[in-house]
Amino acid sequence: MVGHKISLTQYLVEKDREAGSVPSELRLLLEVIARACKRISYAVGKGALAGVLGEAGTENVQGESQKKLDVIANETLLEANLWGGNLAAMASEEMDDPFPIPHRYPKGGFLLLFDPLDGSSNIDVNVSIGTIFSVLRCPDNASGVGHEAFLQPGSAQVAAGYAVYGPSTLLVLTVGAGVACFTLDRETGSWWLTEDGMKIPEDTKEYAINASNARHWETPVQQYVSELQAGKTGPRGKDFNMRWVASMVADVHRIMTRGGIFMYPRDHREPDKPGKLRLMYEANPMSFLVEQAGGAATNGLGRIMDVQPSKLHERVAVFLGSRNEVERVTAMHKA
Ligand code: P6P
Repeated sequence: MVGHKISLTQYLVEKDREAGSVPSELRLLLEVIARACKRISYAVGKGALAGVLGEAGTENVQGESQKKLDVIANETLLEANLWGGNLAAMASEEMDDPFPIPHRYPKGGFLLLFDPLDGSSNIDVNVSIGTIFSVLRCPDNASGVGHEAFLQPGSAQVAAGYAVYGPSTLLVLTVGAGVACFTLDRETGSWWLTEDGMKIPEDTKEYAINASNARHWETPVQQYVSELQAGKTGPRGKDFNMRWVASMVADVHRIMTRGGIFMYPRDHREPDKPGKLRLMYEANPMSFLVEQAGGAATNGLGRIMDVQPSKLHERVAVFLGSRNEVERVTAMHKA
């Protein structure tokens, strides 16, 4: 049929036929998450008109002050996923402990982790923000669904994605068989497939890092970035450009779309922390998407998705994007 648009549901049904990677309970879960992201998008879009900007007056588990929209996004995802029967529990950047499905609802075989509103420092200045999510299977032998059940490496993910609330509202998703991008039709509330088989170019001229932290970086990162800054007359023999939105979803989506390398290295400000970004619901889902798009994602020493987590909210250094650049900066850590 000319101009037939493919909905999220049709994509997931056909992906299961093609790759067998989307059992119906996973499809239902992803459709619920997409509906929750749509609701978050509407709240973000209303902004000041709905009185949702500004501080909530509370702190999250990271000790960071919460924005009103952080709390709204978290509650939207919790409420949407309570009753469906496909989850055993949820975990969020905004909550100390896992949120078990209440006894009054049936439990399912999946675990959902999310950063409900990433980049929230950008909310009040109207810059793109987003939701990041990761889906794991709940271990059969899980005695209850406390922290232990979630402590699985990123390679165990069965699905991951992000919504970016920008000029368009997009949902970028993988179930382990490539990466697809859906655009929200805000008039009808439907998600339509607008790109399938997203691929990250292996090389790039664009890097993303918060350069104000340069004096705190470890030597390999300082050396790698100074080579990029040396441009055509330096060892790389070409000029590079820099972008830093300070919203991981926006920076990663740019890389998913046109390539680049995103870096949030560990630094000397907090030497006991391996980095700023969280492994379970930021680095792992983004790494899954990036690898599915032909890119690479390491913590400077090894593949992020091989890291065996020891804590639900643990942090990790992140180097992800165009494969040849990630491999180069990783090799410099090992030199
Ligand atoms: P900085 C947002 O707070 C976030 O977690 C990521 O979305 C983003 O990439 C990073 O922190 C920005 O950190 O130190 O540049 O403000």
